[in-house]
Amino acid sequence: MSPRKPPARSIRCAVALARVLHVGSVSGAALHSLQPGQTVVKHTATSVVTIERYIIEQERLFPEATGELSGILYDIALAAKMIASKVRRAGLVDILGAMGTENVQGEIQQKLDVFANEIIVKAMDHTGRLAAMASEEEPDIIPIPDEFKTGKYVLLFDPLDGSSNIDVNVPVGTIFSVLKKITRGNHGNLEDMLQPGRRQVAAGYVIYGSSTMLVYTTGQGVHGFTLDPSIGEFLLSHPNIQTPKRGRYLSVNNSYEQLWDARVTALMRRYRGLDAVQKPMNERYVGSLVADFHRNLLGGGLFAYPANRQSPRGKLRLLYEANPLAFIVEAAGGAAIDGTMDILNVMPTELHQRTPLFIGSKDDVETAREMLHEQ
Ligand code: AHM
Ligand code: MG
Repeated sequence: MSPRKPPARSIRCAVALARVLHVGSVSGAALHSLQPGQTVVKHTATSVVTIERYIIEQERLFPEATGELSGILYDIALAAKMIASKVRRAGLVDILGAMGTENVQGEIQQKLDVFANEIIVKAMDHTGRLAAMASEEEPDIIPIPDEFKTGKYVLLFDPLDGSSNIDVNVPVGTIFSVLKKITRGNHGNLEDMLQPGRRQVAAGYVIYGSSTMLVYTTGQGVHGFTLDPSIGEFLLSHPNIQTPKRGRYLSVNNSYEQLWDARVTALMRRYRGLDAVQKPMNERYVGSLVADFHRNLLGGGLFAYPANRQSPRGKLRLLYEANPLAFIVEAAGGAAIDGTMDILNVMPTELHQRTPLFIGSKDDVETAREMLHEQ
C-alpha cells in the first residue's frame, strides 16, 4: 500500500512553518517522501535562541532547580515587553492626551512609572512564585493577595528608573533583584527584603533604548537578550558578557563637584588624567542609570554617584538599584563599592536606603577603593 498523500493545505502550512523557522525551503515533493516518524523541521542548532530556551537550558544545569526562578525570569520578560510597548508610544502622549487626562479612546493616561509599577505587580502577584515584593515606587512591602498562592522568593524592583528622561526621549530602564525568603510563614516580610546583596539569587535590568534589551544573571555569567519587536521575543544577543578590567568611560554628574569631599574630588581628577597618573577617561553621563551602566558594562568604565554635602548617602537606592547592578557587574568580572566596602556586603537596614555607588571595571573601582580610604 502506498503512503497516504498529505493534503495540499497541510503541505502549505508545513512549508510556511519551515520558512518561519529558518530551516530552508522544503518542497512539496520532499514532504511527500517523508517517512513515518520523520519531521519536517530538523532539530539542528539554530542561531536564534529565545530567552525561554536559554533559561530552560540554564535550569537543566542544576538538577535540583524547581523551575520557580525560571518562571520569575519569564514573568519579568513578559512585563518588560508590555512596558517597552508603552514606552515606545510615550512621545505620542502630546497628541493622544497628556498624563492624567483622557486620551482619544477615553482612557485615563497614567504616568509611565506608575504604569510600569502596576504591570510588574500584576505580572508577578498571582504566579505562586513570590512571597512578597518591594518597589521603589511604593513606600511599603507589596504583599501577595490572600487569594493567590505564595512562593519561596521575594522580588525587589525599580519599575522605571530615570523616568524623568522620557520627556526627552532618553533611554530608561527597569531594574530587579530576586532573593530567597528567609523567614517562616507563607508571606514575606521586611526581614526577607533586608538581606545583603551577596544573597541575591538573580538580578537584571531592562533597557528601553534604541532597542529593548534584557540583561540578567543568576550569579554565573551575565546574559543579554534583545527584543525582536517583529516576533515579540527576546533573543540571545550578548552571551556571557564580561566587562573590561579597566575601562574607558567615566560617568559622574560633575555639577555636584563643589559638594564632594576632597577625596572624591581627587579621585575624579585621577580618572580625568589631571594628576598625570593615568590616561584621561572619556566622560559620558546620560543621567539614566541603566543607560550609563549598560554602556560601561559593555565598553568598560566607571559609574559614580558619590555622597555629597547635600546628599550624605548619595541618591541611589541600595535594594532596587545598587544591589542588582552590583550582582551583575561582579558576575561580569567587575566590582561595586559604596566608597569603602563592597556593595554586596552592605547589610541593609531600611527598604528605601540610599547608598553612594562606584561601579564598573574592576581596576577602576580598585582605584576608587584605594583613594577613598586615604585619610
Ligand atoms: P529616579 O530613581 O528618581 O529615576 O532617579 C535615579 C536616576 C538615575 O537613573 C540616574 O543615575 C540618577 O538619577 C541621576 O541623578 P542626577 O540627576 O542627580 O545626576
Ligand atoms: Mg530609580
